[in-house]
Amino acid sequence: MTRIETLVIIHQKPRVLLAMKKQRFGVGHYNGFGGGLEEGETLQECAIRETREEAGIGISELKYMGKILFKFLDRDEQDHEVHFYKTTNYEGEPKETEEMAPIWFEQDSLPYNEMWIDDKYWMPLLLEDKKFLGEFHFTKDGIGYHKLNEVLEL
Ligand code: 6OG
Repeated sequence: MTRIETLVIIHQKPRVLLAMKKQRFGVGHYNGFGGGLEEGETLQECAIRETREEAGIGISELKYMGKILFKFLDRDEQDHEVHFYKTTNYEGEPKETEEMAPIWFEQDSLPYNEMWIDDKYWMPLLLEDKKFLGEFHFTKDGIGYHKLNEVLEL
């Protein structure tokens, strides 16, 4: 079984809004907003709903930036197919919720050592408006295999 998820990065050059994940999958990592696709909703609707739930802000004009399949070879964790979006537009003030604590970072000093180890591969592409497709295999020692290609169309 594959879990379909969204991930939204709010990018207002030169700053990037990330948030510390306080519970569930990815706890202790800074990440964008997002989560699992629910029945009957589109990927964009999921991205918008999750961002409202996690940061209390409304987003619009999302750009679809990429798709990555994550496999966890040494863990009892289903595959995650993550769909990446970015936007510059949001309404309201990002606020801390039960799930996440948002914070702005300069794009040249992102806290990569407190983020998922795959982020340093795809984040630079996303910040440069480049679209991507990829696959990462995690083992207990880190990333065992990865491919990541820039693409013109998704
Ligand atoms: P919930 O399952 O808590 O949402 N996600 C990942 N994000 C990064 N940066 N790297 C990964 O590599 C990820 N795998 C999943 C998708 C989980 C959130 O975490 C993202 C979702 O936004 C393994 O609802």
